[in-house]
Amino acid sequence: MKTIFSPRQQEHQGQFEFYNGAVVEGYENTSRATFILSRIEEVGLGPVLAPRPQSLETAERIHTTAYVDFLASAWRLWREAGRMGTALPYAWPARGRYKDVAPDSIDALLGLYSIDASTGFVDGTWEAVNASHDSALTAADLIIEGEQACFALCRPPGHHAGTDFNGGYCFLNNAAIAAQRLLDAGASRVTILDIDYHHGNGTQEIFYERGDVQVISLHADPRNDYPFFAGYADERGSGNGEGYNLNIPLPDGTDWTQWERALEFALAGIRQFGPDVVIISLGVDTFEGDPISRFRLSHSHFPLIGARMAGLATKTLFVLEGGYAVEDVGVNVVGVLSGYEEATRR
Ligand code: SP5
Ligand code: ZN
Repeated sequence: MKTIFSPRQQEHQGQFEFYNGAVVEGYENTSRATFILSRIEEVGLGPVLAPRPQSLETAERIHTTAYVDFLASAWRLWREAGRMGTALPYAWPARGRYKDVAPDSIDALLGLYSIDASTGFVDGTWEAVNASHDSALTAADLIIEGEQACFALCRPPGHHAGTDFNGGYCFLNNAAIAAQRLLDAGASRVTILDIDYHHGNGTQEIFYERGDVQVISLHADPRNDYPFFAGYADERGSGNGEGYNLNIPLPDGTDWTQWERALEFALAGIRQFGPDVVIISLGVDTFEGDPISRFRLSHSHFPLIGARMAGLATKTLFVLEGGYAVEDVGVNVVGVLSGYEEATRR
């Protein structure tokens, strides 16, 4: 399987976030990608290719132009205001009771276009976000050109980013943008199956009223964990999208037996929808050793996940999302991908 990745994605580094009431180093760091790359080489998964440069046209069909412009200029505005460190918001327009203005202050813009204070900008963030997006689109193009499966090693990740907001370490929604590219190239239906520990609230919001993209997410019950305000089972889509959004929230401590049962339910939904391509939002923060999560999957379960994906017998695009037990992220991500490859060859 081919992997798409650019070293420019590593220019997003040294950021800080809030965690348990303190400012800490960002969990979403460069070593995540480094461990994945070395594991790919170790097991001989296949070549790692640089993305082709991509225009932002498809991204601007998923996100608003104003939001994309904000992402591209946030760090410059922060520096022009005389700041250093990590650009993070501290004030938000809560629940629609505030004016929907486009303010000039960088502090107001950071709040307007975000849902949390864990998604900071540093020098190089936009370059990395843009390159991560290029990797997702290039992987989608390879699928369009005939590959059966491909891996977009996206960091920064994407599934918490919505139409006009960042959050959860995500800026552009790489999987959503890849789905749009596949549809534009002639696919009639695309499924995004999100197996990250956290609910993919951005992906859900983007496609909530659309019937051409089925969105299924297995995740920690939002009563207990981030993103808290979306991901409940009664969120099923609306308008043309009614019935095309499926959330499967799972309790604290979920183990392989429970998780696999939920996966089977998701796979039945995909078979019924009959997509041309399945995009896997691939987070491995379901791992028992993950520092910010509370599920109990172990190393040996990740290849089994890949084998299940192969069983769908559709074209499959893997897009990286979360996973923070950095030394294990490589083994677990590549475990899914080699599990897929081995099951396809059988
Ligand atoms: C892509 C992705 O996986 N994003 C995850 C973003 C999660 N951000 C919130 C982390 C806060 C964890 N707090 C847990 C407190 C346990 N004591
Ligand atoms: Zn996650």
